[in-house]
Amino acid sequence: MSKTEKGRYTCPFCFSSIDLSRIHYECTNPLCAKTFLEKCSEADARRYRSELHPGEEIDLENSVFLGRDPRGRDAVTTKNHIVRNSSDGVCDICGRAAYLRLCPVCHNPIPQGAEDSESTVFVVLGSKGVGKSHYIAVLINQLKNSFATEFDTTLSPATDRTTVKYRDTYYKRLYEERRKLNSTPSFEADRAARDPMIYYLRFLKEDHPRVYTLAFFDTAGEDLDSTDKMLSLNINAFISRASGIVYLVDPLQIPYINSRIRMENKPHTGPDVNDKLSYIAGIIRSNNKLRSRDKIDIPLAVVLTKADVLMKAPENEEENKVLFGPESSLNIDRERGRYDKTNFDEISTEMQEYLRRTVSPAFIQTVSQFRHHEFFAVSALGNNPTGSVLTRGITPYRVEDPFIWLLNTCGGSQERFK
Ligand SMILES: Nc1nc2c(ncn2[C@@H]2O[C@H](COP(=O)(O)OP(=O)(O)OP(=O)(O)O)[C@@H](O)[C@H]2O)c(=O)[nH]1
Ligand SMILES: [Mg+2]
Ligand SMILES: [Zn+2]
Ligand SMILES: [Zn+2]
Repeated sequence: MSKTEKGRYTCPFCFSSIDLSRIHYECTNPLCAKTFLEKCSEADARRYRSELHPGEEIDLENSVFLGRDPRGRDAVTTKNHIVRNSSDGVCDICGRAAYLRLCPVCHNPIPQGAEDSESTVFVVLGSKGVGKSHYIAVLINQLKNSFATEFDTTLSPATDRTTVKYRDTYYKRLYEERRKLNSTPSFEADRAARDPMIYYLRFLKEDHPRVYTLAFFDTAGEDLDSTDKMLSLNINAFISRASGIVYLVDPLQIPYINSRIRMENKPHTGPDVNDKLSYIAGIIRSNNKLRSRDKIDIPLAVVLTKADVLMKAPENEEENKVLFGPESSLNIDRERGRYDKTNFDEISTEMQEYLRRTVSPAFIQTVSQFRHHEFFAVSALGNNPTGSVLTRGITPYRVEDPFIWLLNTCGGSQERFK
């Protein structure tokens, strides 16, 4: 959970720490924006009047957040009046209560009950091509469908932008056109890519129904592979304030595995997975002012992706060293509808040993800098695509495991799913 002090809230869109008594509001009274634009001072008129959309207010803060010029053609405008100077949410134009609360920095919504709801921000990290985008796309679809049935939850998008982004960037291509996703553009090239997808996950069954705010950031591996870009794009702040980190590792990019495995379409080996994680740990240490001996409190799920390619019959002795046989704990199903700690711990132990052997003992050392960590193996697609069309369909394997673990661990309670 975001460790919010009383009266403060961490905005999952811009990561600002907000004083809840100094936020902005949106008044839905249809006359207020027009009245404001007619009555306001010269200075405000220059700031907020839109020539392209007469009668609508220019949303300065949101335009800047999205990297758009507030004076330009693509500035964000709104039919609703934005109240910037109220401490109690009363509209300065019509005098009625305005219920839509906005983050004063980026003007994204602050959900109902933000004070007591637990906002859980997951950041998915990993080098270029490890499978981040496919993983997020498939995980969200699973959370909406099989996970929702299993745990009696609903998943609803927090904003229209989330709905549109998920549908247009992920769902349509993957589930309707049945094609692989493209590599994610650098944040630099596409400011809108910085916009996380935010969902409310509601648990319906419990005595105290709970709502989590989930923010999914799909970073571009390209940005993470460059120190300069990480700094300039403020990715450091995203990472340091996350409630949980999912660090994806592509087995095919690990040299030891890559040189032994036999398959079609084998990708090139990638940058050292230990270097990358050490670097991430270093960022968190310096941003959160930890000493070198302190453990990092953000839970870390280390997740092997593309597990489908590791679960076949070996063709020779060398290949046998890097595959998971029928005796692997991955073949044991987790118990449905609850947090199956035994199953996860068993898999975690096996994956840890596997990565110690195939990557390095130093990598396991780096992982243990995180107080709470667990190892997983997943497959988003369930098979290895040979072309850009997914002719073998999408049959996800264990994608929700890290998420179930994180939700339990971030929540600080093992009771959540019982
Ligand atoms: N076998 C197998 N291959 C996968 C799976 N998921 C992704 N891939 C392959 O990995 C490639 C890269 O996946 P992406 O999800 O785009 O990787 P990414 O980490 O988002 O990459 P960047 O956006 O460039 O950082 C895909 O084009 C697929 O070929 C999987 O579950 N199984
Ligand atoms: Mg991507
Ligand atoms: Zn914000
Ligand atoms: Zn009003």
